[in-house]
Amino acid sequence: MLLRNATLATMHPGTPYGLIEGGAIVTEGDRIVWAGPEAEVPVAHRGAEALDLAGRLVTPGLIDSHTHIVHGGDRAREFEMRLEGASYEEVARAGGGILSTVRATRAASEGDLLAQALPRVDALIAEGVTCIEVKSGYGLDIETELTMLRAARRIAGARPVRVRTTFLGAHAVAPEYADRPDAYIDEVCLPALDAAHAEGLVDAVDGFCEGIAFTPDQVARVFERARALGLPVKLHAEQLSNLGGAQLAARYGALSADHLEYANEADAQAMAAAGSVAVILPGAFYTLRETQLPPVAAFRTHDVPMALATDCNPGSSPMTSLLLTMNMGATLFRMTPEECLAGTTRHAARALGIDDAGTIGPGMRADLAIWDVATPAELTYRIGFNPLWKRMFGGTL
Ligand code: DI6
Ligand code: FE
Repeated sequence: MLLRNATLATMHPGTPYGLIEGGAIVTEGDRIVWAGPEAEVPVAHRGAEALDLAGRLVTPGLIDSHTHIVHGGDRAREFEMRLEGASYEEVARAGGGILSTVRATRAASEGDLLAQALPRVDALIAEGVTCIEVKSGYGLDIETELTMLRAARRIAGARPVRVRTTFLGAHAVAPEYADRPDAYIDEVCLPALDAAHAEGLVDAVDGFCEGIAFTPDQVARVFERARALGLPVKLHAEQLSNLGGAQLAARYGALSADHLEYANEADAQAMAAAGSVAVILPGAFYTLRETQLPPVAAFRTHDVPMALATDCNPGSSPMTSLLLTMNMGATLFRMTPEECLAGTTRHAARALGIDDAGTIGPGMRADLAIWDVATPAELTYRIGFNPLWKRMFGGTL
């Protein structure tokens, strides 16, 4: 297929957005075989079935590189209580907080979890998303962690979208292990990881390194197991305080460290040396009304690639818009529109260890978003407006 008369934001580094005006893309099966100025389309491809894009903008399909999109129930009542003045403790005593999502997730079947996730997935797809990462971490027992990952994998069969699954057994301490986090790691988290890996359900291993979750030593034990299984790691780090999570992630050559509001320059240097991506999550910052800004300038200075993701979860980021995430990255964190688009394409792919998506070029998957806009900055600039015209997934419009 020949997509012609388009503006291409290839997202190749070197020029802004890797922009090509008057561009064309040739696809064959699920791959891009050629992309460049239309005048240079090789003769062999000129007879392909052509679609005139009338000057529209084509970007790589967007990638949401950090979500908890599979989960049971919602926390809307908790949201109300907090706005009526209830404290976090009162909400927790009334059965709210992360453990209420754990209860709802355990009560749901695999089919229920899939059915509840799909409307949220559809909202992402409607904005040009072609790949999503999905974490476990609301089961906190072996069986439910596996059920979450199975439901996540089934998304790819139910919708035209690519799915990467991340094991997040070290998200919170299970209620059964309230004051025994080490026993939780030994008796639930590590066996669940082994079982999930044996079933082929794990693309990466994550943890939550925080005062309200796990210490660096506890996370390191999970990372050791990931290393033994040959699985890459990533980490929720420095969201509410600096515990050294980013440095720990860097020591394990992590694909990414995520959140990072409390990260510092030394953390940025360690991440740069390790090649880890900084996954920035403005939805959680916004929802929690945080004030500590992630060190975007340090990431820039040290060439740490920045990704942007929704963190879609029922508590701290009930968000299913990657375009709004990009706008928040710009307005809240002063990321440039080009950084925001790189953060949901090229750098998002890297945060997932994916090397055949996130840019437009030969050999890449034909996962594309076609937008009714004149310039790529418009994708980040507008608020609550979706200019997606068509989406191509695996070569199919
Ligand atoms: N960081 C967060 O902000 C969420 N998880 C995490 O690791 C909170 C999840 C929740 O409240 O359900
Ligand atoms: Fe998260």
